[in-house]
Amino acid sequence: MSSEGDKYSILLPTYNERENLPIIIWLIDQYLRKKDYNFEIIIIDDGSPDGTLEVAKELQKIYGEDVILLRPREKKLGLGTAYVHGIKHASGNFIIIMDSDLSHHPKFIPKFIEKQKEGNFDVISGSRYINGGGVSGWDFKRKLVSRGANFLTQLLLRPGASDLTGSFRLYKKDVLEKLISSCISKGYVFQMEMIIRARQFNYTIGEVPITFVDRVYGESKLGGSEIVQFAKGLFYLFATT
Ligand SMILES: Nc1nc2c(ncn2[C@@H]2O[C@H](COP(=O)(O)OP(=O)(O)O)[C@@H](O)[C@H]2O)c(=O)[nH]1
Ligand SMILES: [Mg+2]
Repeated sequence: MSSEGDKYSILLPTYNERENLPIIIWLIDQYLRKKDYNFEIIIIDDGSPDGTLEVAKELQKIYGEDVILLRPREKKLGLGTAYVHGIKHASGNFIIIMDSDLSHHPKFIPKFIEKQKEGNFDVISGSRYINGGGVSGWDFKRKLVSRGANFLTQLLLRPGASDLTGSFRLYKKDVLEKLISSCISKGYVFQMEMIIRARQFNYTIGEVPITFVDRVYGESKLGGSEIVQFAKGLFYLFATT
């Protein structure tokens, strides 16, 4: 199924992902070109000390400057602002956000696109917590934190989506811009606030089951302070929405 006139801008924020980047780009290209989708990949590297940007430049030579856009920043400024920065340079009418550490498999992107078309949804959220989804490679603590965060949020905010802390999603571009400008939180809680605001504005949300695989190369950036920030953000939203 081709999607006439539609273009998908995929935002890939990177921080120390030199081993992962070539593989994810190859997979995205495989899965999207096969379906004739019009797409671009925007890499937002935050001055990774491991040389991710140099790898990205090599990939740009291979795939072309129309397929891979480089929009680096000087230093590590966080994920939330990386998306804002990326969107400014996006030429698609749809934006896909995903991690670049291979936890989010590009094979799910065509499923997001098909689901979006099915109901003309404003947002498609990849979900680990509906039938057919799941996580692999996480230890008990990480599972508990994710499940706990989702459970608490479901209980307090009734968001109408099953995976609130995930970050594999597709948005209509204007919807994403509106959501980002109305979100106040930074860090992991940002993904949750986006869904809560989407419901607040009566945007429609579709879900696609995904399996999340823990990163093989490199290190995660989730720490204790993120958990505290999440709890604060959750209670703020509970009190104000
Ligand atoms: N540009 C940019 N990317 C980041 C930053 N922090 C994390 N990332 C990227 O965001 C994605 C998710 O980060 P990750 O550490 O895997 O988080 P986790 O999956 O929750 O453990 C990965 O693609 C990282 O490379 C940042 O400050 N700036
Ligand atoms: Mg990760």
